[in-house]
Amino acid sequence: DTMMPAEHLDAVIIGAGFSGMYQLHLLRDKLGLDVRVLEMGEGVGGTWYWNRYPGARCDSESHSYCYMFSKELQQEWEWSERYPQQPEIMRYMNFVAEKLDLKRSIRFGTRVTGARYDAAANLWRISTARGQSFTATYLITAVGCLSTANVPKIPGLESFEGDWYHTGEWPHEGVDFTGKRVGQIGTGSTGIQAVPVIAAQAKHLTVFQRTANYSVPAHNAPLTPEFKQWVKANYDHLRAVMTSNTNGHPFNISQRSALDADPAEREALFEQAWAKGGLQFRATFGDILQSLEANATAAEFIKRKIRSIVKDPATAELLADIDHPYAAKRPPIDSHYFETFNRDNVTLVDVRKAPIERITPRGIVTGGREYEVDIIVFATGFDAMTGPLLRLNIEGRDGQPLSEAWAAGPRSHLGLQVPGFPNMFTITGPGSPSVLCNMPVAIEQHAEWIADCIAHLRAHGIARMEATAEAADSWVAEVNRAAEATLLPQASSSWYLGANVPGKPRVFMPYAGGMAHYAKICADVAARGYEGFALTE
Ligand code: NA7
Repeated sequence: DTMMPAEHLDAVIIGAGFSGMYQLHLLRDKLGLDVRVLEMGEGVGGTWYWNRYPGARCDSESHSYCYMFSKELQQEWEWSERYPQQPEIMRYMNFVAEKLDLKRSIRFGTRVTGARYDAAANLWRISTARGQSFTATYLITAVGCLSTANVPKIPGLESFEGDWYHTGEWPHEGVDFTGKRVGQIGTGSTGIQAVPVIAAQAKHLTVFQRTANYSVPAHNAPLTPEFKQWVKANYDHLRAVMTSNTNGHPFNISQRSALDADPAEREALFEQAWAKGGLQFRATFGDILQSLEANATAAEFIKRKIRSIVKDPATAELLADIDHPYAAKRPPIDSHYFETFNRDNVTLVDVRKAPIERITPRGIVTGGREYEVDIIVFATGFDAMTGPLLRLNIEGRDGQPLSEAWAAGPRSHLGLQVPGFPNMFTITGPGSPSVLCNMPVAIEQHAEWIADCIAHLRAHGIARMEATAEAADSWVAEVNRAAEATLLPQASSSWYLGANVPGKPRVFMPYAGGMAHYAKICADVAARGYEGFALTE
């Protein structure tokens, strides 16, 4: 906008979720830079600001789903339940923003519509939907991985006379399901959380399942005063565990092979893990994600559980007819998901054999039958990892759009920088291990690495930093190698592969080599003078 002069900043950060908030704190308060965060929402929270669907809750345990860099934050904040519910996460984010005085540097209600690298001036030109423009030496994307809603293009949706919602763009005032016939499409982590809550309120809930899914009970409960006290006294230990393992959770994956245990012992260990609940289930044995044979022992255990919980045999068969190895797709955890299918007001419809054909003014048509509904809930996931970045309309050197640079799939060095996009950093970008890991652990590592890197550039008078094409090629190869060493690529419809969005390149996006190993690689790269990055004075 030529009417308004651009405001110049050392750094512009896009997004005020976990990553943008911490990056702001580091750059502004530790490095003393002039920084602005541009945030689309009217408050902090990022992904959690938008994901307000019924039952929205984090699958990481609350004492691990928070910042660890500040003893003060840890000692002052208290979680109420084993897994934090969306409103409690929002309270936490606001607590942190107040404590660190972050909001004065955040522009809310400000959607970035373009960011262009100006090579002559060696800076980024950023524009917003409000017509503001900014220039910045460093551009840092903190836009999350699961923040671009994927609403499938089903013919007739525009003709639907009821209301429809995507879980990731849920109305802030909530949705009242009382007396309504509800159709829910999607049975991923989100759908599995939503089903029991919607079923408890709606007149009738019809769940449209394309891919049956494993789920393990969360066993959510209020935290006891003893546990809260133990956490506060043991944060250093917890932090040491979380930063030294593959997944950033406060538990380690067993080293033992599922095939070493005899069947009775294995069953007993799975029963124990099932009773404990949560993501720890997959930590029962070390090779669950490495060996199909080992995986089958866990998969069969869960399928037996499903059949024992669900009373109607046909429904049980449909729910247990799971086509991928356990945990090859992000494994959901639930609060009475399978039990909910025993309710009289819940119906399961298979849309695998007969996909949803169309939506009519009155409902959803599949298998030649119309299911009349008043409300449709799309729990259909996200254009994960690349979607939030591509919609920013970023142009790098020579005006190359990011969409073009990534036409064959995302390409970066360490998930942190893209060749052709100098002085731009992507927190939790594709190629980073973040989505296979307890998010805050990955975020703290990324944000700290980026802050250290920017401090280094400034201290050494380096004007421009850019990942080399060779380094990006070898990182993409490394990401592929790491994935191939696991069963993860065998879930052919997973969002890790981009397979849930029609037309999206099928590339395994997250780094599956483990969080601690990844952090070590990043630290080594920095120690070797930022190997794989071209540094220009
Ligand atoms: P997911 O895990 O991508 O799940 C989306 C679900 O929606 C999944 O069951 C899909 O079936 C289903 N889906 C998507 N499109 C359609 C159509 N057109 N017809 C029928 N069913 C469809 O998203 P979530 O929001 O549950 O979870 C995302 C992440 O958030 C999760 O991994 C956690 O990290 C938190 P499909 O499997 O593709 O056959």
